[in-house]
Amino acid sequence: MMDTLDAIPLSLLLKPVDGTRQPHVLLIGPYDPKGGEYTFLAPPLGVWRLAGVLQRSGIPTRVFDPNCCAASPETSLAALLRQPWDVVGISTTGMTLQYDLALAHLTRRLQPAARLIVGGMEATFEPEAVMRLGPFDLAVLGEGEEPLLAIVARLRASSGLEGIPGTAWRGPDGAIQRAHGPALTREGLRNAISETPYEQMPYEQYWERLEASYRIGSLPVKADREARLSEIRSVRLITLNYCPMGCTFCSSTNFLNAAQGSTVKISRLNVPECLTMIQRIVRAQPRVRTIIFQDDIFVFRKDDRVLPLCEAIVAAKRVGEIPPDLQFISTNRIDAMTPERLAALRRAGFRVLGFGVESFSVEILREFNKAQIHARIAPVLEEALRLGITPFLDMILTSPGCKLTDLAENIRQAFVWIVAGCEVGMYPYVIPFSGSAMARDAARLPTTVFERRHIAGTDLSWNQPAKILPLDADTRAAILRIEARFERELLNLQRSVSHLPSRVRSYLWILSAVQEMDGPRHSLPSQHDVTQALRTLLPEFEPATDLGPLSRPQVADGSKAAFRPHATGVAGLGQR
Ligand code: B12
Ligand code: SF4
Repeated sequence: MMDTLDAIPLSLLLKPVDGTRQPHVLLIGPYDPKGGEYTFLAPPLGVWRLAGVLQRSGIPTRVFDPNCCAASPETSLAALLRQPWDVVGISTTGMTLQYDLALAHLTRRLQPAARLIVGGMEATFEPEAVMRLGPFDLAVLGEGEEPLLAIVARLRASSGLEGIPGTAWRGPDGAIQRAHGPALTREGLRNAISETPYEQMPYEQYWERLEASYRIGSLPVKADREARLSEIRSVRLITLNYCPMGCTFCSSTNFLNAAQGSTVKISRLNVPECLTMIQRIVRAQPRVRTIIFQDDIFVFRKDDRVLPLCEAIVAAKRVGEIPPDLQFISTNRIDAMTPERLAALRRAGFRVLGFGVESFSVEILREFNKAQIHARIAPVLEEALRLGITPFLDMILTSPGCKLTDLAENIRQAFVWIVAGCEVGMYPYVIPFSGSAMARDAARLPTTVFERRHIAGTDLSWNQPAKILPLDADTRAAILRIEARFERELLNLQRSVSHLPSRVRSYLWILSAVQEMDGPRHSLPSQHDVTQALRTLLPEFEPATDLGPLSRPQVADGSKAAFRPHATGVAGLGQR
């Protein structure tokens, strides 16, 4: 694979190729003002990949990352907008949408003449709603590389932007029209990945911020400091276009299909291409300690890449082509793991493997279209732990159709596996992300909760579906009480502890559950056991029992006032 950006100095890339002025492009990543609290923040890979491709074509392109700027995002963006831009592109996700839209409106106010383009998850699944709420000229559906190049070509030719494949636009009657566009070919994907300008991406700034918030310098034990640094100094690499497994709560499984209007072929980098990217990342970000393969699914059940890739990494480390202590993390399907693959991954330096386990209840898994993983969970976790790999499990504690027994099964098993050495990230219920099968159903469910979103700097608001609660009244009441207690426990702890690792949060969820459910009836661990487990991490920990009685949860009795009926079609993005 050609190492494109290394070969061409950036100053040359930014020069017009044929003497005519190239359109100047500014790309804005999704804005998450709460970032860092719940997730590991990282530079927005999507817009950086687009910037690499545009720069490679000689188009002056800059990325504005609202999650990483010296002043407030609004002030920093306003400063950038003092120079004229021909195209400003805004990236969107469901959870960041109201903030993304606020930046779009600010941009429109400060640069009325710029072409304002919206892209990313929310623009792809809900172009009508996004274009109604934002001042956009065009929405890009799916991967942005080809549509953006076409937009720039049209601007150069002074022609209109209507009808570009992979976009949606407002027709003369105001209705949104769309033209599906094909997903990138394997070669297109490979080139786009290889053109990602890792050397320009401000990883160092993200790391410094995280190191400060984790107070790394004040950790007394060197081993702890080293472990945290490996966690923080990570760079993300995506080598796959999408995962076709079709879990019902997942939006990304439908992303490219929605943009293309038909089923997209799977494409991913091969072993030598992966190796080249690893080397590039190490050259671009020499202080990197961990590379996170952020593919939606890193190993398929039938997979001819994982074993040769692990061998190639081991060989490259041996001859010094990549640092011998470089570590890896990947996100995986648990039913794709075998003892042989786990051992190979361990040898190559994979120290954490993420598994979308979601639930230990086979009934919930069936609802998630994931029942086939159930029998594989325990054997794979046991083997991974035996090999010294930390499994990181993502869990959704309830589903729309679940019962108290399913919730209890999740709490029981989560406790067992955390004590055994797993990390667990827990979400209390399904969030109906646009584009997922469950978001379509959410429109009809009486237990979908909507939240009012307001776009700062405008008088625009709308109701966005925020959670799907269990249909069963007892389970719904239980998860809401658990959530309320968890939030109060968290608040209590955050007063004294600067950073709470996922393990502490998971124990807090479990503690909240055992306090709010009938423990003996469901064979839950005792409050004493969970408190003791928490004290191994936070010796001073005391449950927040002095916080008084919990207020009655909003929808515990299924009262109509709490559930806003959904009246505006798919995913409820309709403006009210
Ligand atoms: C890695 C990842 C993260 C990482 C890093 C994110 C980052 N800053 O890069 C972390 C852990 C920090 C993270 C956090 C969050 N994430 Co996240 N994340 C992902 C993941 C797994 C990969 C994203 C990625 O890099 N994709 C690869 C790039 C190349 O693709 P892309 O971003 O989609 O961009 C392409 C197109 O969308 C398009 N495009 C994108 N933007 C634009 C803009 C323009 C103008 C144009 C023309 C085109 C365009 O072109 C790009 C190149 O082809 C996705 C799942 C997925 N498969 O996408 C979830 C995902 C995007 N995250 C999601 C969410 C909800 C979040 C959070 C809001 C969660 C939270 N509450 O904290 C935060 C938001 C933080 C933030 N500031 O962005 C959801 C979004 C759901 C939805 N339908 O909107 C996803 C889909 C996962 C899921 N299904 O639940 N995330
Ligand atoms: S396996 Fe993961 S990425 Fe694939 S469809 Fe399911 S949740 Fe989505």
